[in-house]
Amino acid sequence: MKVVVLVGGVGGARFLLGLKVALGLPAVGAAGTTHERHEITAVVNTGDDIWLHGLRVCPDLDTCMYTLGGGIDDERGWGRAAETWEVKAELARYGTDQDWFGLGDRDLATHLIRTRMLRAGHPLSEVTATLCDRWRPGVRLLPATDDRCETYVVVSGAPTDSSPGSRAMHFQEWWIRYRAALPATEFVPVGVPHPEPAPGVREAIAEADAVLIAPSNPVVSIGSMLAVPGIHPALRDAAARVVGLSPLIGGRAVRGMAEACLATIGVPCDAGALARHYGARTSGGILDGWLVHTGDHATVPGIEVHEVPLLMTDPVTTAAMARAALNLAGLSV
Ligand code: FO1
Repeated sequence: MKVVVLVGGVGGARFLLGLKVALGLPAVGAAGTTHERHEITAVVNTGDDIWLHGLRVCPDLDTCMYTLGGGIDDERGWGRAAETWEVKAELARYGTDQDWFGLGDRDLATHLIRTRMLRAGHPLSEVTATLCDRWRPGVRLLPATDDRCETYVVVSGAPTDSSPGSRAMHFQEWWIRYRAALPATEFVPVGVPHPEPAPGVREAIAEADAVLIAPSNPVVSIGSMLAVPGIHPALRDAAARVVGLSPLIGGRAVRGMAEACLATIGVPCDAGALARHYGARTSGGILDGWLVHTGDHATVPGIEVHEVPLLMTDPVTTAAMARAALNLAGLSV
């Protein structure tokens, strides 16, 4: 069975843990046998990627790789377990202006390897495969695109000492330094004018038996991937059913500051409104099915909506929602 999942950061990585369990694979690490009956391909958001201190940092790819490979810090949900911050502290002592970013010493090795390979001309998809040779996440991690296409946030407001006034900043700065508290008027992709889906992305979607949209940030994770030309059409034309899982429970975002992101694009923080935003495949959107949390009733023309518990408290609970999504996609697991 070939399952393709569009994922972002922490929420997406946790969903992948449950999907592996639902398919009889170990949550962490790769299955022992090489003949496993199932193949999971995660198409991962690269809009959060950033150049910092001359190094290329790919937060969502690393969060998925560490989470599925057993290296993640469970409490933060990002970065490495048993991390230290000596280099970060030294950089601050030099007075660098990027000390708002949590650059861990162990994490730094990943950025060094990635940057060296990129500088040698290897595309991000090849770099990711090489890093996964070590981490063995048990799923194929594909960047949405090998091209630079970073999410920038346009913030408004008069400049004050705590707010920069109206300007564009990298998503990571808005998210981490300003905790998404600055009113954002727009999210814009910055980088290559016409980014291409990474090699294998379109083929994986075309050959999938099921395509899932993980409960990730619908704007800066899923939305950023849908903005890569070629990905939305690939979903629209997929032979498989496309099923999404709501990241909104009871009108609130479970993780992160997705509510601020939805407000910026004018989508109500509601599971039904989000499904309408993604759209039914029968009317040019991407969804055939949509899982909402028990009690969050939603009826969306053209989309089959099921209610299941969607709080990802642990891999077993997450496996149940992944199983429900696969069933709604027409697969029995
Ligand atoms: N998130 C934070 O809230 N603070 C940080 O300092 C931070 C550093 C960081 C470093 C590496 C990495 O892979 C992720 C990191 N994140 C941090 C998480 C990251 O900003 C978000 O998870 C994604 O960009 C949004 O999904």
